[in-house]
Amino acid sequence: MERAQRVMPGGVNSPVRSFRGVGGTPPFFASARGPYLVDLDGNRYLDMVLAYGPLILGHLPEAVVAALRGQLTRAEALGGPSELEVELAEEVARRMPAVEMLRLTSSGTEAAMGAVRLARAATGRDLILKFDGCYHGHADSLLAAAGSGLATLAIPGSPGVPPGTVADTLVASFNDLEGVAELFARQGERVAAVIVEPVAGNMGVVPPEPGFLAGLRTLSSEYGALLILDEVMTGFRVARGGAQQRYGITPDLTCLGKVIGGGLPVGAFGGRAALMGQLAPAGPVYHAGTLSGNPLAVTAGLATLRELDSPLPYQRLEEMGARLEEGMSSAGRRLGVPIRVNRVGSMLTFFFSEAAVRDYASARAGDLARFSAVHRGLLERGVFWPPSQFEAGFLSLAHTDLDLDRLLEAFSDALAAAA
Ligand code: HOZ
Repeated sequence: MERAQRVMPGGVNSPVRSFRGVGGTPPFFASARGPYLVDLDGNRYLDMVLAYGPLILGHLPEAVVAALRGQLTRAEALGGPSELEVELAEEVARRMPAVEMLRLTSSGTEAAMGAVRLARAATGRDLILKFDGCYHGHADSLLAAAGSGLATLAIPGSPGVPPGTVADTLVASFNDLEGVAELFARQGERVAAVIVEPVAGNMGVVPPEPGFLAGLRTLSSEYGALLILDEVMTGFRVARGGAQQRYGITPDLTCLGKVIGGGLPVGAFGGRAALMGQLAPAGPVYHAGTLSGNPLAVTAGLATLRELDSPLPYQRLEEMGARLEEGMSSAGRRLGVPIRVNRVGSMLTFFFSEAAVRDYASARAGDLARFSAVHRGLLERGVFWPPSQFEAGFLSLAHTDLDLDRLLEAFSDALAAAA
């Protein structure tokens, strides 16, 4: 870590990895396989971070490795269109009917940037409405009241973001439909888009309450604003067709990332053909990227999606998630520790709180010191949990029932030691 800190700010390339949210220093990893990570000292950890979400099949799944090996004999980058990109767009459209057309990027940040620009251009309006604690990457206009690393490090906003850039960003509370209705009543005619993580994952996992997403859909349509679902975390994770399938919501635009790249850098945004057709070169709205649609990254994404092409993997993820939720909650009950386990499918967060966690304020009100102590205890017991109260824990299809037994035992012991 000392060596890393000499050449990289904070020793890391993304702030939540620094462990500042929980104290201590991060292990440096050397290799990974299935649900396990191995650090430079040879210690093995059960991986509940999974690269912050992409690795839904675990590390180095056979199907993805074989596809990548094949692609490596053909091309690593092309600088021209390939059939692979078309196949990926078709696979996405089969799973998400609202995504008739897709534009590939290299990260979720770029996907959200592109979607917001397109929404503003298509509506001729400037205002964006986002939610406190939701995170849509680190583009300037979306760094208002953001979750993930900003929440972890308690950074209210970032220096270097001119006030004018966020002046057009309105912020409401997650799950507060009335608040959104009030904002719309005041400025609805100026709102280009509502952007939301359908299941918040960057303030820890916070599920949408019944009616919240449907209400956003109705309000957006009523005022002529677009609804952007940021499914970077939830896309192909909480259901074959993402959160839009799970909750029955049809967005105007969808942002994707993580699972769609199968562990390699891919993001995407998509929607109705009439909207997407406004993007350059078909239309005037600019978006570009040297490695957008990179054949290796697209190959990993395609191979991953094809492994997820039936309800079965999702049933398995759901069962494991339910077991984890129940096991963690009952450990809290047994030890008399107030705990709330928020879960949707295979994404989950434990909060040390009496009250339900339904928005950013309630997520922050939990006992963060206890979270840090339990995180430390898990790490000492060979479990790598996200080093922040404000990141989601993930399960993969590589996790076994035995892994869950071990995890629940470690959790119970870590909780007892921290109580
Ligand atoms: N924005 C990512 C998930 N919330 C963090 C990823 C990372 O730090 O690696």
